[in-house]
Amino acid sequence: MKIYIDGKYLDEADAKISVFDHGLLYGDGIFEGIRAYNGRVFRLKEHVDRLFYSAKAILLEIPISPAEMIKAVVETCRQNHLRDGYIRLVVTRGVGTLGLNPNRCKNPSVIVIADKIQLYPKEMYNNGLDIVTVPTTRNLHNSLNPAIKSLNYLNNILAKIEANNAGVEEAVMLNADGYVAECTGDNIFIVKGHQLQTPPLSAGALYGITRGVVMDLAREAGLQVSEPNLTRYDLFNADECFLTGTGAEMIPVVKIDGRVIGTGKPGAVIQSLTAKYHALTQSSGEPI
Ligand code: PXG
Repeated sequence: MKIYIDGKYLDEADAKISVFDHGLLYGDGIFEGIRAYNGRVFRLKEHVDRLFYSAKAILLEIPISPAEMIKAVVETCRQNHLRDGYIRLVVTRGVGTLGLNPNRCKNPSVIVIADKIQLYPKEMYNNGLDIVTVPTTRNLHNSLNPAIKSLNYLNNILAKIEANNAGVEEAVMLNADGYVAECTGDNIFIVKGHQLQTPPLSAGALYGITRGVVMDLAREAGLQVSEPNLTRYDLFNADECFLTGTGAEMIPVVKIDGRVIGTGKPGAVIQSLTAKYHALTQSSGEPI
C-alpha cells in the first residue's frame, strides 16, 4: 500500500509520523472519512470543503489548496489501484514540543490513506440495529464544537465503549440539554408519517455529508424534511429510525433503549432511500 504524507507516496512501513506531532500528543488535528465507489470518489469536494472548514475553526493552516487536496486523494487512489474503498484524510498540527502551544508546530502534516472498507455485517442492514442512549453527553459547541471533525474523538469513543458495554453496536448521544445529537460516527434520522426528521447541527450533530445527500433524496421523493430538536420520546414513537454515515451508508434501527421502533423491521422509507443512495454512489463522484 502507498500512503501519501506531505507530497510523498510512501510504503506502509515508511509511512510514519513523529512522536512529537501534536496530532498524537494532543489530538490536535482534523480528518475526513471518504468512500470510493465504482472508480469514483463520492462527494469529494464536499469532504474537502468540510476539512477546510474544520481547519478554519481550529486555526490550522492546511499547507496545500483544496484543489491540490482533491488531486492528492485521487492520486493516492490511483497509486493503490483502488476503485471501491475507504479514504482517510488527516491533517495534523505537525511536529512541536512536549508543551501544548501550537505556535511551536511550524509544519502541519497532510496524510491520505486509501484502503479497503470494513462494513457492518449484512444481517444488521437486513434486520436493523438495537441501540441505546449512553450517559456520556455530546461535547458542547462552546467547548469543542461537534461540527469540527477533529482528531479528538474521545467524546465519541467513550460513548462507543458505553454502547459496547451494553452489548450493542451504537450509542445515541444526547446533548447537555437532553436533546438527541447523533450517534458516535453516524447521524440519526426518524420517519413519522411523511416527515423525515434529523436533529439540527446546533443540537451537536456533525454536518454529515451522507445526512445532506439523504435529505436531498428524501425531498426529491416528496417527503417533508425538517431539523427539529428531538427527544428520546420522539425516537421511541417514530415509524422508522435509521443512521447515516460515509462508512455505514444508511442502516436501520429497530430498537432503542428496549423500545421497539415501528414494526420492529426496517421500514419502507429507509428501504427506498437506500436504493436511491446506492444508485447515486455508483453513478457520481470524482473519477479516479
Ligand atoms: N457524526 C460523526 C461524529 C461522525 O464522525 C458522521 C456523523 C457521519 O458523517 P458523514 O459525513 O460520513 O456522513 C461521522 C462520520 C466509523 C467512522 O468508523 C465514522 C466517521 C469517522 C470515523 C470513523 O464509523 N465519521
